Amino acid sequence: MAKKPVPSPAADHALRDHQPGEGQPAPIDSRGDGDELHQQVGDGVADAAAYLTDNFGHRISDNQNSLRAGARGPTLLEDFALREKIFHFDHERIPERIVHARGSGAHGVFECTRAIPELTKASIFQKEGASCPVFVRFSTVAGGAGSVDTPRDVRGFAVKLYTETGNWDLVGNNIPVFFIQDAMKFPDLVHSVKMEADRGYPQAASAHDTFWDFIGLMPESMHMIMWAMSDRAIPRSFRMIEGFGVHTFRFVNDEGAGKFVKFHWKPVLGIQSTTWDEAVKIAGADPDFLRRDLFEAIDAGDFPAWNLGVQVFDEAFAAKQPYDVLDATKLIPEEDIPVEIVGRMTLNRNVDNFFAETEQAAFLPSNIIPGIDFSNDPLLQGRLFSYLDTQKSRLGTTNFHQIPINAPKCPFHNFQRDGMMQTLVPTGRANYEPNSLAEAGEHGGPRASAETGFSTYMANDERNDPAQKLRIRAELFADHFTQARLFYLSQTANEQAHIASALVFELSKVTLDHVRARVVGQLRNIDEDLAKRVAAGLAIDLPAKEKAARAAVDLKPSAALSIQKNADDTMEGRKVAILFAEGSDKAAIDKLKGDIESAGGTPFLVAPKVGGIKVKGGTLKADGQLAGSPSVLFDAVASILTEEQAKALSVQGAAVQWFMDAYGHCKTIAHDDATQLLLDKAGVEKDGGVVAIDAFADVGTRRHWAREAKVRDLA
Ligand code: HDE
Repeated sequence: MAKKPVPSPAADHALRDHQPGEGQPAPIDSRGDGDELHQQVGDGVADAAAYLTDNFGHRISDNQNSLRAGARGPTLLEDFALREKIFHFDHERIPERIVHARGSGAHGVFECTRAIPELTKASIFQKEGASCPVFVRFSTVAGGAGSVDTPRDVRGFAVKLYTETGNWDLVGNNIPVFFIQDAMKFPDLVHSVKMEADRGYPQAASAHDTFWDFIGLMPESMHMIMWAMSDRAIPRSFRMIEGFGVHTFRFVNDEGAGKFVKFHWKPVLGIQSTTWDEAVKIAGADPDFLRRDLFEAIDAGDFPAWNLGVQVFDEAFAAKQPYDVLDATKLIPEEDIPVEIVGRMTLNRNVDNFFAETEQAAFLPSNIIPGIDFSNDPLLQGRLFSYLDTQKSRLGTTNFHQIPINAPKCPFHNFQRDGMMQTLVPTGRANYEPNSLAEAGEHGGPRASAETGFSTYMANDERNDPAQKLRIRAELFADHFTQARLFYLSQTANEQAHIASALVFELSKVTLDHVRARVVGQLRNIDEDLAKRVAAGLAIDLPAKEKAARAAVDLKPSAALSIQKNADDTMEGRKVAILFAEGSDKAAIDKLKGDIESAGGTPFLVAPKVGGIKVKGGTLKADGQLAGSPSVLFDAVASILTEEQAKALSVQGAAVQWFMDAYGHCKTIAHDDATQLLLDKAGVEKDGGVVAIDAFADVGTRRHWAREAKVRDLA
């Protein structure tokens, strides 16, 4: 007869640990409110949450030991608890996104701040104050899911608005234009920028041969390249990026009248970027820099917000422009069509579970609501297929819409049935339409409605002959350089130097001479001076100008395209490090902390040791250790030390580097007299941004770009 199994001490202990009221995680409720089956389970089993069970509700007796034939014998196949646990674990990962694999998400709310029924019948824009929940996912494009947050890259800015008339997914980027004009080229673009096919590197970087080979051969990418080489591609925070719908969409009102529209998200905290040297160092110091920044800000109640702006224009305006509004490599200057603010989005809740929400979020540009419609932008048209298709291979089933993060928050019903992982339990026989079954009610179940259903806008485009089926691009798509030039010439001198230097950096990593030369030859079509600077930075002869289908036309520079021209001096949402050590003056530290907080910033105490340091006036804990909190992680730094400590720190690389980098990255350095010794060692010279502690509040966290020429050679 089999012996009664004796629970091992470990199992016994494990069970004890799972008694009610001892911090047991909440039971998993994947079925949402009001689900009958779930209710039954919950109601019928007392203290259900207290017991560890398998996925079918069987209680587990031992979560430490697998079932074996004898204490030293082989493991038995019949151990269903072990097999289920390992089976589930084996399949925990799902394919990462083909592009935009690395991302961070948050929940929030969108509120209409200006009703625009004259422009659109979209439910969310009918009444000032109307609101709906949103989910946003920010991302990089090129790297894998585990890559760093701060490479030079475009940032994805994907918003899912759960409106009462269905989900509206505005799947945009932080740059208003794109690399290519036609969906046909997307796989080529992505193959070229991802890790090279034979060697499997570089990860999350565009600075390599295949990318620049493709770019040099694709002049339509030149406008986007100007943006991607600008500081926009190295943002300081997701909270400080702009978002763009990129494509031209349409608004349609109740009378069926349509206008074109471009969507803009404008960050309330302003746009801010890092410097390249800083971004590279952050990648080492904190690979999760942007993810952490977003999570911590929301956790602390500093909810990031964006105003939603629209540029609305009609066919007559579109027909007069020297570019085609259907071309995603072009923008509409704000000086020509102003951005009108119609709403505000606030992110106010972190996800509870990264996988369930952020990872499983499936955005579909095809998700639009009545009142909004697509344009014939050939890039957008291709996206309408791609995203639905990709969800099937990522999430494995056509029922991905039932995952809570993807499900609409308004009712949805149709006759689609079955499929893998079906979680809904439809009742009755009527699963087709038309039907005349009594159970389906008077109307036979859900029915299409010509009045309230989505109806496609009847565009009358005189510049198009729908009877012709052509593989061709519209005429104005051939101008690849006018807006690239407009962008470059709209930047400050310092921003232009950043673009030229970024090009030199990237092309220095290119090993094929002809690829480098071709890209510089393309730059000559944008601006001769830029091409010369890049050629000089690479130490190559100025190559021949590449052939251009159309030469650039000079447009009036647009200040809205520059970050620095629009920077304001707010300390809101910025992080300031205060370095202290044993003996530092607590009163001075407290005063500075208070000043930072009252200006909307976040102080962060840094010391050689974290646990608790004796200072003048008490004991102080640090938020971060000096070596683990390099100055690249902050917007500005301050230092309150004793002479003795300054001397001790002056031989510590981490301390000297702290000031050297803060200075090199053009940040404000507020310091006391004792710190001067360290500043001298770090080569920090006095200027408008290197100030006494008392002056910090006046100078704030703005960058001191005039200093940059002193600290590095820019191209
Ligand atoms: Fe995407 N893109 N894309 N894209 N894209 C994806 O969809 C694609 C394009 C953008 O946080 C994929 O669910 C094609 C432009 C964002 O989950 C995939 C084309 C813009 C995200 C896909 C484009 C974007 C994606 C990969 C050319 C800016 C991340 C996983 C026709 C307006 C969304 C997925 C998230 C993701 C295809 C061009 C933005 C493969 C074919 C232009 C923000 O379906």
